[in-house]
Amino acid sequence: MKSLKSAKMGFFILALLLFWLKTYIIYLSEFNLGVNNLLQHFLLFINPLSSGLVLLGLALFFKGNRFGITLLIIDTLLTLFMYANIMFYRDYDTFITIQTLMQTENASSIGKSVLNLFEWHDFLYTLDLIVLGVLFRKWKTDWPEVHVNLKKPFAVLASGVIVFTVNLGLAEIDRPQLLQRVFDNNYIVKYLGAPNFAVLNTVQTVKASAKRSMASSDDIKEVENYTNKKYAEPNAEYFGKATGKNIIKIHLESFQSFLIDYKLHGEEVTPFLNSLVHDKSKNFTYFDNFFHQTGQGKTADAELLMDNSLYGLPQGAAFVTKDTNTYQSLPAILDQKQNYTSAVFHGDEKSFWNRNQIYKHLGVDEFYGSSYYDMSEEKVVNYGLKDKPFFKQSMPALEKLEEQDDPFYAHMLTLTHHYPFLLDEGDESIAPAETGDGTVDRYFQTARYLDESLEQFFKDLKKKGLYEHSVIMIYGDHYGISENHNRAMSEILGEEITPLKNANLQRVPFMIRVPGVDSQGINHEYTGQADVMPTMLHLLGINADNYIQFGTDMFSDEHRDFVPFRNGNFMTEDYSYVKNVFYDNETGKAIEEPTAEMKELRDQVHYELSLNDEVLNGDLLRFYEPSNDWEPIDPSKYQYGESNEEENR
Ligand code: GP9
Ligand code: MN
Repeated sequence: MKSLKSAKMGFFILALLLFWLKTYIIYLSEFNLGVNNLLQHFLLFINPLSSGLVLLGLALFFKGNRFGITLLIIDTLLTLFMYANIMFYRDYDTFITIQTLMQTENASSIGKSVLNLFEWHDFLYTLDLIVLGVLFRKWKTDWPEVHVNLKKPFAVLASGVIVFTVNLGLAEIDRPQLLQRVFDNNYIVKYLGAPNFAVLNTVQTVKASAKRSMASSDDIKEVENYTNKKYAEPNAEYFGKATGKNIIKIHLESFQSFLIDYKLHGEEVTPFLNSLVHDKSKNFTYFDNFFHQTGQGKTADAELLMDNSLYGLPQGAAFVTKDTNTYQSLPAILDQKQNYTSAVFHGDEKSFWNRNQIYKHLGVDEFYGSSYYDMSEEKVVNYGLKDKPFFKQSMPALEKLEEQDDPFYAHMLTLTHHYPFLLDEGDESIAPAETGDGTVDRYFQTARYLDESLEQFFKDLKKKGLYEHSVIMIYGDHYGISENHNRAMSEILGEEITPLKNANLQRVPFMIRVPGVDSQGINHEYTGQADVMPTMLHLLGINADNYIQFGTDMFSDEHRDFVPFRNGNFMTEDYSYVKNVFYDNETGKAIEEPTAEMKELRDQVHYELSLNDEVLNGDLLRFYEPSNDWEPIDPSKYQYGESNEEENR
């Protein structure tokens, strides 16, 4: 006790330990951070340490009395910061960000509800400050007024930085590229802590707002010229054939096209999907040269692409970093033109990929997340609800949508077939592959599970009369097996995974059924996710040329056979451009002397991607009016609370 009392260091360490303990208790009791493994729990436990060392450590630069006062002030500010987040989280299920603070409707509504949000136990969060205050009064005279030896404070700051680096390193083991991808605010807090999240959010916001404020209405003209030139006229055979029909869009998580028709141990892995592909009764058109175009935003990028015909960004997820932009999205257009109600279904936290924020800016009417579903332990695996209970439990809400007079646009996001591809024993119905690479081996088992869940969903849709009158669209969002698994994949496919082969493996399925329209069977056109929105608009009888879109109608005769990837690679029917090399698709060999036309297309692809980034970074759609009757999306009209879920359960 003597040393604790006499040394400044003792007071500092006590404050640090109390701050650490308090923050950890707050994490556990106030926030719903979805900790689902031991490493994540360990990170949650240690993450207050680095910010505590650095921020409280600043007080050590002061001598005598002023040391204690500064420490108490910093500790009080940290407590206020945590408490503000607690209050905000109670109302919004997310942490304070600069963006949410700037949305005035948030600020004013939290102002009104502060009293309701207060809970009796909140005063406990000031206990450590009281203890420190009392000790300060007793001990303050013991701290010498002598010159501060700077070695110690600097050593404390340095240890804070080291702890942070170790913390980040461990977090990246659990979620690679955590800082670049920034996919869920909850995750950043879980891994790195609330103060570090606030710093990261501030840096990002300042950078983004500088870019946005430099943009002007002239910038959108250049984009408009480009997309006008690229536009492909609708195919008269299909234009308007889906007008007013319900749309059910099914997202196949991490599903790559090589699974279609693939046989493992002599067995089809996805017999149900295969049966749709080869159905002779002209139900589905299957595009076998359809590619994902996502970047670091993965699922979020796929969603952005398919509903906006915009690519993601070269870094991070636009769903997170551009969540207050103006969008002219498919759900909003369908609502304004044909009174559609849009709904998204997903058995995971609503905050993942910042969906509960960005959806308001995309005009999504209803959002059913984990709070809607029965997520009992046996129904959950890996990230969230298993696909079979997911589809089952979504049916009542779909039926409610069907009962309305107006059509609906429902987006079903599956989840079980997600890295690291985990299944409970009873859910396995095919033996794993035997490459020795667990990820690849299990990939086939979760794909089979997804396939079975789809079959069950189709049965239910038919039983409830939803199938007949609905457009059904099925797509894969992005790869599930990364290049890290090339060895095992070469065993699976019986060939070397060259860079060209890897680019070819970025095919994901796309299939669509329009009731009353004969399908084309298998369509070999080279297409990508950015092409889906203009295709859908034309099927619904809405001219796509009014909108800024980088894709074009897949059924159009004018559709050009090239597919840009987010990383600047691209594929055409005859040749591909992968990691700065042109390849002949047929021979697989590098093209030593690419033609002028090839180089032109490469430049066009890069130009297209750069225009896309200008649209997102400059928030350029705020300067664009698609038509006279267009109403900009008003995010304040959308709330994804639990009351709506309750009603439709
Ligand atoms: C989580 C799910 C997965 O909600 O959408 O996202 P991913 O990791 O595939 O981008
Ligand atoms: Mn995904």
